Amino acid sequence: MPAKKPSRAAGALIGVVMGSDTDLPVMTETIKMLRRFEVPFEVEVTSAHRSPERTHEYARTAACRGLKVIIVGAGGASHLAGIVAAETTLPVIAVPVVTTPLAGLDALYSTVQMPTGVPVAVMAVDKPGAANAGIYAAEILAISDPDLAARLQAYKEELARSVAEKSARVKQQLENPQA
Ligand code: RP5
Repeated sequence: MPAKKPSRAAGALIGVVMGSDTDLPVMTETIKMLRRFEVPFEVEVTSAHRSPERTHEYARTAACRGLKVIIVGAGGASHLAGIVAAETTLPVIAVPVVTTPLAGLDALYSTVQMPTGVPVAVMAVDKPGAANAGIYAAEILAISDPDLAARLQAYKEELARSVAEKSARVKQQLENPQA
């Protein structure tokens, strides 16, 4: 039976691609951010090594399907983001996923040192990087979307408030060590 072609999500602006379904627990952090900022996205599993044709098809058709940014999560010998970037002029953001005993360093190194001419924006390893990939993609779209920029600004203010609350909690704990 021929392999299923990548599916099309109408209205999606961001493509979230992962090398395997085992990357989903990490890439869920990206999805949470995109949902939070109300950015329409589509999700695809495709592998640079196990399904090269599917990967090429996805990358080649991404821009004409209306995507603006592609986020790629993969682990191990992680060539997926680079392969996608080779086939599109859309910005590609990579998330190195921890899946092997090398704990993400393998995926980081496979992704970060791209040759001149084929850039990939590489985030931090694993869940923090996945969350930041969603924010970063939203920031790219927000350049031409003031409502989205306002949602991002509100998020920054929330972050700052949470730090002030943490500071207050730490001071309280130190003042009342028994409480
Ligand atoms: C990579 O290999 C995937 O992105 C995943 O992180 C890793 C392991 O894949 P599975 O063997 O769990 O499918 O290509």
